Amino acid sequence: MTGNHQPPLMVGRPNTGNRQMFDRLVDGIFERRWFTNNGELVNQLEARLCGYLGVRHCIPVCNATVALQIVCQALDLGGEIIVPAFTFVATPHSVQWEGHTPVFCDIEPTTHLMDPDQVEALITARTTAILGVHVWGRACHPARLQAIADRHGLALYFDAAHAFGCGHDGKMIGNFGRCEVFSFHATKFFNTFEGGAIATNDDELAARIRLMINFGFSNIDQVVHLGTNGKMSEIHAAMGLSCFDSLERILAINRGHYDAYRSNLEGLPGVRFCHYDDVELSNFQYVAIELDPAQAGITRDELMVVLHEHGIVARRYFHPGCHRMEPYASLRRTGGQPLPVTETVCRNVLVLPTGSGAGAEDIATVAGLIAGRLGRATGSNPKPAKISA
Ligand code: T4K
Repeated sequence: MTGNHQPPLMVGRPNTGNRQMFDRLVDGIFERRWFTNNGELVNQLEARLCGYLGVRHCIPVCNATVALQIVCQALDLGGEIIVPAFTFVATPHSVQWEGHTPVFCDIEPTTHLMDPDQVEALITARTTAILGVHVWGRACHPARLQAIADRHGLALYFDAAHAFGCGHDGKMIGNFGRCEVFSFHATKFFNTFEGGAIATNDDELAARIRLMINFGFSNIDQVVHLGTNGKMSEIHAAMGLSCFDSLERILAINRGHYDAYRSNLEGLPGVRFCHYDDVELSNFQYVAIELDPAQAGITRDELMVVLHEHGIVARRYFHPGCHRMEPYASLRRTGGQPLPVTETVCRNVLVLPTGSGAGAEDIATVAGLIAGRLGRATGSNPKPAKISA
């Protein structure tokens, strides 16, 4: 466990890369006096992103939320856009902010992904797009959603905020739909403090997005398109470049933590892991468990309080579900459908701390605490934590 003078062990502790390299890159920014607006480091970052993902364009931006708003404009969307209710609220906000209607879809119980059959049932004459979310880094049925989109003449794009470094069907996430939006927020597998990127293989769409993130300027004093400020700055790109070479190391740490949690907790009464066994390539950035209170003898919220009391900040993402947040709760935007799976999952999911900010002994402590608490609740014999400091 981290000592008394350290901040508590929490979900979302940022991963860090090569600090010396970051300092060197920041020195260069000051020497060049070029701080933002398509700078050298942003261009270097885009080249590395494209190479890593095998995608034609991966445009660095200020954050994923603004990027999703920009994509709404760039794809000329309107009317209704189908989104999952089980996602971070930025997903529907990006649609609502643009004056369109997010229509909430239910999810599958085991993957927590938007259910393609239900997507099709929600399509109306006003629907213009499907916005899939790769929750926990698992690809959100790209082929099935693409077939539905093609059948109904809709745009398909993805919120890939969780999915940098994940792969599906022989390709990296970033290559599906019209475009995909990554978040490089501090809490993500790969981070630039704040930031994100829009990946696409569509040259024409990429050109439009490049105009739109820079106020619509086509050259020094000519504005040819509606635009906003969606640019990434040089210091953010420096952070990204200094993290790039650490991706394999961070992945190995995440994988180790995930395996340790699983070997200590799986099989305890009422605990179900969101596993990645059938995922081609995962960043293992999220350790999400579901707790069935009837079997576990304790609710998710009670367990979270126990952990918080021990300085362990587990999070109940995405409680209570976007459809229960404002403005959606007041607007009752569920497409008229009940969302029973979303309701259950929002009640039972707990995300546990992981990442390079935590050591193996931290994970052993968290797992031991959960196993002990669940064992007490059910009278069963908890497995001892297998990882020692
Ligand atoms: N789509 C999806 C599916 C997303 O998950 C997100 C973001 C987006 C879109 C939008 O992407 P961006 O526009 O942000 O690029 C956090 C993040 O702020 C948010 O980016 C992320 N998803 C979401 C899942 O988590 P909160 O409200 O939980 O943030 P907060 O301040 O409570 O911090 C989360 C945890 O991380 C805490 O335990 C503290 C810890 N933390 C956080 C920061 C910033 C640190 O230890 N150090 C830090 O520097 O939303």
